Amino acid sequence: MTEFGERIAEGLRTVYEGELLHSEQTPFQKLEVFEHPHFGRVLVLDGLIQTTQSDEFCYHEMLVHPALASLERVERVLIIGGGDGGTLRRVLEHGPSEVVMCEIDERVIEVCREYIPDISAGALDDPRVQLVIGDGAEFVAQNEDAFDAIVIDGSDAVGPAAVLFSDAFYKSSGRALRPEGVLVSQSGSPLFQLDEFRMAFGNLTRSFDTVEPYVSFVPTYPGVLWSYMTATNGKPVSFTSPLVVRVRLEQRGISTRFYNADLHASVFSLPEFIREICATTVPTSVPRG
Ligand code: SPD
Repeated sequence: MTEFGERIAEGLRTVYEGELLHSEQTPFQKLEVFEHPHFGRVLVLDGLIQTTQSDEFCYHEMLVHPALASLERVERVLIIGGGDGGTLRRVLEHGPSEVVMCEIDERVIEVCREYIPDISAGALDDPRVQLVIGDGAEFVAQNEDAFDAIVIDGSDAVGPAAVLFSDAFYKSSGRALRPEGVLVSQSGSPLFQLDEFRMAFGNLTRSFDTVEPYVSFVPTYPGVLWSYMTATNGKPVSFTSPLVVRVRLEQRGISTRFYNADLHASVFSLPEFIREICATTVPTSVPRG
């Protein structure tokens, strides 16, 4: 057994024990896959847990479904990051005609295909999918009025993913979206990654008319309570009623293990301390790392 885990805060570390199945240094990051007795296969990038076989649904469903269920029709979607394919799989469930997935590190896709194929469940080979290996921020900047949804599935705001929290990136994402389009991003732990949360909220607020944070649970992420943000220049995502969400999920043939129509309405009702963070966030444009 090998120990792995994350340093979460001063005096706080998570420690897992598992078998190391794969380890390499890619041009962008250290990439490891472990086999854990409870969580199954675990993808770790630069020492940060990205996803596990047993709780990936908690994260991927809650990243994708609220935003996409708010759209009457989903035609073209852009995913930034998401090399394991779990986000892609949930996006495809909404019936888009085309999905572009822009992942900077090709090795993440290749290693996940080999070691954790059940997370993507064939999505990476779907004919509607165009895989682009490259810098997500550069790719977004080359597109205008092109997507109904942009889903940002990056790592923490350090290393190659730091730019995905920047003012410039959100501004070009706004231009790449169609007028009724929606952006959604993971935005870190509201308990342990306050800088990250504030940076996402502040910078999104500078670029979009409506920014709605929401929280849910991911057992293997620091603090378990995890945040996401939707941003639109049209109707807020939370305005879609549970009834409409229920009908859309049925029409699209989507079955879930975490997300449901009632959660859609409730996740946007934030705990008081998160409302307070939002109310006191000054827009900023400086990413770490
Ligand atoms: N602390 C790690 C946050 C990672 C968020 N993205 C994970 C990618 C899984 N598809």
